[in-house]
Amino acid sequence: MSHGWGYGPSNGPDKWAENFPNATGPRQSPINIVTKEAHYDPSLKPLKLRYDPSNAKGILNNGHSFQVDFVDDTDSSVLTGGPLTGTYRFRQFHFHWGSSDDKGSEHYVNGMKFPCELHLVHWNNKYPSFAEAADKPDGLAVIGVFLKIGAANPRLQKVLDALDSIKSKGKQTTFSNFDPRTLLPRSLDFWTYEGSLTTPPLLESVTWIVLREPISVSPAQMARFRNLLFTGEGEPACSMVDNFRPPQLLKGRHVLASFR
Ligand code: 1SD
Ligand code: ZN
Repeated sequence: MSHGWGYGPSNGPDKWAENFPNATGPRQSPINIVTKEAHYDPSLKPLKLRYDPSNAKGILNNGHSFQVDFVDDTDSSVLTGGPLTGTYRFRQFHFHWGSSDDKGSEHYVNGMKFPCELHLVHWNNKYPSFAEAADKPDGLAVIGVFLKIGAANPRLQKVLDALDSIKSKGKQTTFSNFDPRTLLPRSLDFWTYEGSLTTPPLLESVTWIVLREPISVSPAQMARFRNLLFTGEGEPACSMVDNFRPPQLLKGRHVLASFR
């Protein structure tokens, strides 16, 4: 892996273990969720999300995806409930997507892929910072939301309209007054399991909460994601597509469901 990790043949998921030994660890993500193997757990609580739209701060092309960052110095945007103990502060959301509509999600459901997957990243406020939480077994909670092709989703539009100004790696701009709750589907039914970051360093610190109900995205909206570049200004352009890791081994883990 000569020029850092990525999603290409020479630095993609198959090569990550060379530099990031966590890649072959016991609780790696994503996974294929086999719905008939998931156990309904009546002790799971409803998810509680409270986001303050004024915490939205900026949008950045990080060379692997783009992320919308939020101010996280107080408990004003938090996730509680579900499988979680304590309070998790919201930090950022980002997406993973394919070069065509038949792939792009990181998690699968019964072997089925979606064209795109949204991740909302939160960190446990029992730790002093995101950085300190990121390598603890109970440090992070990420909500995963599938996008499926359908009607244009007006709730995505503000995000998609910002992408033109962050086309290349390293570009960023302000992004304010946005409620990530508006991106979630009607039902908050979820599957949950203990996993990892899906990008290097693949830290095994994530309680995954994957929503059952997808949100919609139109083909034209998917095209806006694919207009981004992995590459920086002045480099030969390489489209930002197929920025997903394939499913990893379950290694004895159990997936719980919040619903029957
Ligand atoms: O890919 C993201 C990565 O960009 C970063 O946000 C990290 C958390 O700091 O999380 C991974 S992921 O596991 O949410 N895909
Ligand atoms: Zn992600």
